[in-house]
Amino acid sequence: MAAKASVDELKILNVKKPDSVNGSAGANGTANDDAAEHSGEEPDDDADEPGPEPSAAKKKKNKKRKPKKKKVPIVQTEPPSVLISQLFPNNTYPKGEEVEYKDDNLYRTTNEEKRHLDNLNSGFLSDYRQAAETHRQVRQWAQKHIKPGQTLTEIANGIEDSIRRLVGHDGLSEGDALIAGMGFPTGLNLDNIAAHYSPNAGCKKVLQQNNVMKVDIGVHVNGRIVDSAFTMAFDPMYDNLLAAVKDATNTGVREAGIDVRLGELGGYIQEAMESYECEINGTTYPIKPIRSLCGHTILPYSIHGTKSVPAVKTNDMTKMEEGDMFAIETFGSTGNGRCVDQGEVSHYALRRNAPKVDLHLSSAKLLLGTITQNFGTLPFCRRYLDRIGQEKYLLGLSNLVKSGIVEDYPPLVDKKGSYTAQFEHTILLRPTVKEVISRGEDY
Ligand SMILES: [Co+2]
Repeated sequence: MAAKASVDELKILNVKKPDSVNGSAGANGTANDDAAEHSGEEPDDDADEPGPEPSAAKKKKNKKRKPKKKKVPIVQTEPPSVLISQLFPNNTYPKGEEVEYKDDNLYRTTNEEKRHLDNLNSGFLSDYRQAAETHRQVRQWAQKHIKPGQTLTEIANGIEDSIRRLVGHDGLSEGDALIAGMGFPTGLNLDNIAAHYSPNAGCKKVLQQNNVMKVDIGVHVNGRIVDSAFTMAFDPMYDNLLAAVKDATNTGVREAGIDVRLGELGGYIQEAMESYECEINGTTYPIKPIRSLCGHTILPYSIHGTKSVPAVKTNDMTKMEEGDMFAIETFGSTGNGRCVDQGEVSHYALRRNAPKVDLHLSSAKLLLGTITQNFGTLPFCRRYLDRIGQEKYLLGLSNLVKSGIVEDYPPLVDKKGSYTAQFEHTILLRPTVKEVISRGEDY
């Protein structure tokens, strides 16, 4: 889910190009090394260790196998319905892609103190990894099954129902969606709509062969939100647009690290994105980064933290720090590279520091209770209110927005006739390594 650049950020946006280009365009997603390791029915704790001598290992394995009854491997269904905790028992969720820090921070990989710190964090890491594996399994099913002719409503429901099944929380009883489930509403953003569109009740939109659709999915487990997005197009005419944005996001992921300055990181992203152009219906367009949309830190139960990652070079000197969780997301466009609020709102969230306001409207008071109990500060959409049985809530909702208690997130749209694409990963700046938690074989 995209963070909007603040007015201050827009002021300091500086178009000046970086004087040196760091890195190449080739660092596309490496497959998750752990996927194969964990795909079997027998999680083996020793798999990661460099190793006891072969004979000892063998003995141990044999011993381990004997008492086990022949077990039918548990595999995921289509559509996904098997609990991720059943596929990976005892918190053996696959790790994301682990990347060593560079230069001055390379020592972290082996440093005792940093390894100790890293071990202390195992609890929340397993929540993150469970959310990430849920994300991968559901999105890969979605990539296979989403086809032109489907309505956006059926696509969104298919994704969201799958996520809720895989984490084992349907979110229908009070407080259940706070344990695990949707981290934010599924964004299904077509063409010049870059972000924050999700179908509301009655939406009749049907996916077309010539659409470019950004699919932005959030999964959370115990408030640990994995925020990751990809773009689908069915016409190869858009291939370069998608390649530009994938490259830009992977560049951001690659250059991110402890002590990296956010304004500089934006420069690397910009450089990668602007090295592409795309011919659409006979016209060649330069690919522009959308500068009004940013990556962001992620806090527990809060999708937008305090730091933001620009898509262009700025003079923001803020540093990435140990322990930060970042959503690295970039948007590319054949249009202006700037978005405006446009269209009917679907996304909302309770503000983290909501003012204490005396609400006079009783429907607003009641709705605030419902939102707090069901979503806390997690973003939600109108469909999520519908499915828990809320009716005629629009007046109350707009009252909460006007009171500054709830924030609305209108769709963000580039100029008419333009096309936009997005890729996004969640990364953890662990004390020892950078973990690209949402990395998969797909992107
Ligand atoms: Co995001």
